[in-house]
Amino acid sequence: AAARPRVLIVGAGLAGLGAAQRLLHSRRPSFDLRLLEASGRVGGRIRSGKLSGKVVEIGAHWIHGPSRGNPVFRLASEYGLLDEDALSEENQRVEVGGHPVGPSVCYSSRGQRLSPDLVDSMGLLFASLLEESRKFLHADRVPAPSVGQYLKGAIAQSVTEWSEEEEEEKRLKLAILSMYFKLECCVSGTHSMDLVALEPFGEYAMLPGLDCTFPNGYDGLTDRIMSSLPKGIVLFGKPVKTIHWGSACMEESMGRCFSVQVECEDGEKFLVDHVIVTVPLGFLKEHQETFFSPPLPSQKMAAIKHLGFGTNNKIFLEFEQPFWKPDCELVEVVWVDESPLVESAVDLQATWFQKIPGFIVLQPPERYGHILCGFIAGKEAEFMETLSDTEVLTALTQVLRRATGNPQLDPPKNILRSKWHSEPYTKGSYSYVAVDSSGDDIDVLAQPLPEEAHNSKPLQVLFAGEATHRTFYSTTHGALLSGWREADRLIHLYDVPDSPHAML
Ligand code: 6YU
Repeated sequence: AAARPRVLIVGAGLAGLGAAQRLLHSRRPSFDLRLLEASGRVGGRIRSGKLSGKVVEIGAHWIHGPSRGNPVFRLASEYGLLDEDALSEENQRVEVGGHPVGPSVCYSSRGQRLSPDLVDSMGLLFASLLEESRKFLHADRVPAPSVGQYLKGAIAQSVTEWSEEEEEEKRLKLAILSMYFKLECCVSGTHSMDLVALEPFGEYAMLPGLDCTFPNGYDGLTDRIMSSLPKGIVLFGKPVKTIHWGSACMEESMGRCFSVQVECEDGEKFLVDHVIVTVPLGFLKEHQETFFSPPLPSQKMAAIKHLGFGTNNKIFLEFEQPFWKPDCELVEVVWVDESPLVESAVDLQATWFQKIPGFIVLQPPERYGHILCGFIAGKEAEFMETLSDTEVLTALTQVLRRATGNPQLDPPKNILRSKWHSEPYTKGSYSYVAVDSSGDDIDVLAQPLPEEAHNSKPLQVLFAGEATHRTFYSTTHGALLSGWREADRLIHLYDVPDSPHAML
């Protein structure tokens, strides 16, 4: 009988699990499959945690664009993981390009509530300029290298039209815009919008549907996929050290030839026909020199170096009593002395918390009690990881006392936060297309090895993971689709009736 093609998947996040599920469901051929996972759990950047018994998301938060075109939405619906509102046709039809926020409150660092009209008008200005910045895809002439520089140029232009206004009001408007820049850094997972390339910015695709969450945790999705796989197929605590590829043949005692040898940190070695690499771009950036032997082709190494991978962290604060109204969905903080048009040196120790644009209120209170989720991106997010829970809690209590103008505000009773930059097998949050890179780099990263189309041992190393999806990078649906894409590549290799590999 023909030997079954032996496949190894590195990483049991959504991309790896999706690829495994697809390969195992293929009728022809039947794959001999295993997954190696460095950590002790499946899900990777999908990770739900508990704060006083309530489910909170340490990693992925929403299904972006939950509608039929989104495979994560389809799978989550099939598994019965979403609530009625999310499943409704009406919810799926909403075209918002991101998720709108309901009632919110915006405080200034001087302890005042800012006028919602003023905040909304700056929000609209920022959103329209951001929309403009998506229009340069494939343009002959691009006005600036980065989204940040483009936005700042357009804002400087707007300011000239505010000339009738009081200086104080102008300063406040710029401070509000500064808060929106920080929010956008969280969305893009970058330290600064100056690092995000302008020309390819419009290539990121948005699906219809009002973003929704998983009432019982995002990790219900990866747990369900996991339970559909044969028992024992994932080996946990098995970090891969080096992937040896490109040799014509590596013999196994039974007399079969394999083209790839996967070596683990603990010394164990696996001989396989194909390996699907789903490790995060952050991990690749740090280890690409030693992770592949021979090293990757120079174009691929350049793509790994130039594509962006930043940090976006979450800080959950649980309060005994809310200081916000029951229906409030967002608490924003504007630091009045800031302006996106003025570059100032950052003293991380003294001001890291000023990078937090605001806190989402976990709704409804009947489910969550009184929990805020702060977002923070970039170097300040990485600095925050070096502090203790107490230091973070103390700093944020001071921020909220100052913003609300209530020096007696009770500190939160509990804190839980992510530390994605310190995670050795992630090294950040998600990818973005950085200045000096483009969507072509994403495609280069996704290209399997060896490159020669007619190699007698094709598809030795395949690449999946969110950073390999050209239009849905940085999302769970991008990750899932990338896993399916690489599984299909292998299925197709063996499915061609006159293919020599079908005889393997
Ligand atoms: C989404 C959202 N979301 C917030 C935060 C984070 C992310 N995302 P994995 O890392 O999961 O798996 C790899 C595995 O490999 C892992 O288990 C490792 O342990 C293992 N591994 C590594 N090295 C190994 C080795 N050597 N050996 C063996 N194993 C090894 N996505 O759809 N909605 O709300 C958010 C958010 C804080 C951190 C998110 C969100 C991103 C997703 O979580 C992420 O893409 C996937 O889970 C990745 O799956 P994977 O399998 O590829 O890797 C224009 C424009 C703008 C563009 N951006 C706008 C988009 C907005 C993105 N939004 C994000 C927002 C939040 C809040």
